[in-house]
Amino acid sequence: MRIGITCYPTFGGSGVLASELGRQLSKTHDVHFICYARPFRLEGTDIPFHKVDVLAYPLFKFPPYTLALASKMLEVVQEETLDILHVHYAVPHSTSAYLAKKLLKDSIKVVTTLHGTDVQLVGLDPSYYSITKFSIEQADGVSAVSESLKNSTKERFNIEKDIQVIYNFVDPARYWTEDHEKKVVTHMSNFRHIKRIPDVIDAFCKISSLVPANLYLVGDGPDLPLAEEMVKKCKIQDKTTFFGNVCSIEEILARTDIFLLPSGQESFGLAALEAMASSVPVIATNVGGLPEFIDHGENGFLCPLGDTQAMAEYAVELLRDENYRKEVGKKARRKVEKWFTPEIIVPQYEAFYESVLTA
Ligand code: GMT
Repeated sequence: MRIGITCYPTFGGSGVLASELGRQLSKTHDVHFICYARPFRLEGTDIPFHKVDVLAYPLFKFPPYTLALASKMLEVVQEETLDILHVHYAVPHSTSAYLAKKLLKDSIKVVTTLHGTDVQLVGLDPSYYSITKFSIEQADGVSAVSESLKNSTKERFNIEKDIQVIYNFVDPARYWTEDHEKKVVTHMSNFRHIKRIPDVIDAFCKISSLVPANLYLVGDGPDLPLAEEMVKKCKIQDKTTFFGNVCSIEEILARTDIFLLPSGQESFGLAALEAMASSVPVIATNVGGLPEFIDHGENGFLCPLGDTQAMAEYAVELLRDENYRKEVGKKARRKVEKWFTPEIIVPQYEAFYESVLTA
């Protein structure tokens, strides 16, 4: 197959997933990325990338990226004779793909993958709602990264169309564990409000008052200054390391004992899956798609939203008993190996493309 993929190329789950999918598909298919920058996770590959240039013009207070992307899609589909355009994140990628399809007189198929914030946050805003609903309905195939996201999308957008659930995946071969002296609690995200950074710090303070531990904060985003302020206020500067955005999270996870993900919403939770692949027990909130792969008390722990006391208690129990922590970590890794590898998930995307092409 000849596949065009569009995603946000920056740090963030949807871009990571799209890039890893592209890498896997490129082993047997002709894959082209169409984005405003080369996705960072494509580094080291020769997968073709087509840059979307947006004309800056004094009249444009907001340059029309959606139109520039649609034009680039049209050009790449024609030049590379693509069969399918697979867009990740509905806003505005599914709308650009719809425009490109119409310009091509319906001679291309469009698949849209919903990742969460596109339909649960941005797409629900009145300024985007109708166009997002329309673009989802017009796609030839729509997938969502969890049952939870599928159900909430259908309900909130009143969509009749079938939505296929295809979970996130990671390549377990890329993740390992390393012996390390200090006990490390890690959180990784884009530090947006939805990630509830104050809960991370609050839970860690409770943990470190009972067990000597260090906090690794990985990522960057709007709530980073808040995190820095809280770390000072709680006097845990000497225990905390701010890493910023990193390309190789594997090395940090290899030295991690517990992964905290207290999100207010998480359509899947790719960061948690990466931690589990590194045999790290995850303590997360019982929201969105997280209960679809974290089995509470077995391979991780799920807590009510905002319950930092429960999070800390589970963490302390694990940190005080290394055998127990390792046992939960092993089960976490096994869960990933059984259900969330490229060998299991990528064929689901391929079958989905086939079904769309032959419909
Ligand atoms: O988590 C983020 O804020 C990044 C976001 C994105 O759109 O890049 O991630 C979303 O997509 C990931 C890949 O499918 C999911 O694993 C994340 O759970 C989802 N984030 C949220 O739902 C908040």
